[in-house]
Amino acid sequence: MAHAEALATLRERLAAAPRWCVLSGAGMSAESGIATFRDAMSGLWSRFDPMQLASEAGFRADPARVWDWYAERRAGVRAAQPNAGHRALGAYAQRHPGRLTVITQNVDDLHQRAGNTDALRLHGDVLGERWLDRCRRDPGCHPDWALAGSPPHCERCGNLVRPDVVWFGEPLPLAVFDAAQRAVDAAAVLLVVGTSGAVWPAAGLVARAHRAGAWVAILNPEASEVDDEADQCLRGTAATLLPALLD
Ligand code: BJW
Repeated sequence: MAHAEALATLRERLAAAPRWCVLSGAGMSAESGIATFRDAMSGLWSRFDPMQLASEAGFRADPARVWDWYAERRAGVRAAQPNAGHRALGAYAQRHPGRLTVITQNVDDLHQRAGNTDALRLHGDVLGERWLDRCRRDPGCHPDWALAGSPPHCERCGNLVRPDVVWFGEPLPLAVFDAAQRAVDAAAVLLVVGTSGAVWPAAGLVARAHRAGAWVAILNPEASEVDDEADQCLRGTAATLLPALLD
């Protein structure tokens, strides 16, 4: 099917869908200037070993290095603006309350700032912080006890502050993942935007949606690991395809 025809067909499916979902990944924010994880040329993983940096073991082994990597990324997120793809989804949600559920693997806040305030964040929030360990003292570490540093730490027991994200080997927030599963089960269409589909259990939502009867469309300039689960693959970027589908 020609590209224009495929776009037109998908537009019609979305217009007819009582409920539908987006599953977004790092490519969603690439045109806002935030680096993806695995893209060969510019991906974060080409300069860093993810298992070293995005894991509890990596943080414990070199807290300052991991904290500084996240501090750099937080500054990038704060400086970034939602792109035309985020804005198209946000504007759609304002026009059609209750029809679209955005499920994102991204730890930035660009969907929220574009108007999808209830986007489901599977991998946490890079701008958030929490204690690494349960405090060994009673009544537990208090935010006021965090001394600045790299990373900040508890002045009483030395506990470290960590970013509030989901690292490899950690469970996804259960209530958020449950809500995401329910949303794809009820969806007539799932748009999979800007993800390699390499990381689980998020990637499993694509096959789950397909099994539950959703029309699955992948929006990505490159092939992904979940293309086989899709009914159609549109090659293009988030900031060009989403406005073409929704505006
Ligand atoms: C564009 C574009 C443009 C570019 N427009 N597109 C089953 C099988 C095998 C392994 C596992 C399994 N189940 C679990 C695992 C282990 C592991 C895993 O998946 N490993 C894989 C590497 C194989 N999963 C986990 O560890 C998860 N936890 C878990 O399973 O816990 C079990 C447990 C249960 C109970 C108790 C204890 C444990 C946790 C996964 C957490 C992932 N965390 C990260 C880091 C978050 C913090 C941070 O940001 O630093 O999340 S990893 C990283 O990958 C990040 C992302 O959200 C995630 C997904 O990446 P994404 O978004 O797909 O980005 P890329 O870069 O891969 O792709 C970008 C795409 O965009 C490309 O396709 C481009 O073409 C495209 N693109 N420009 C549109 N303009």
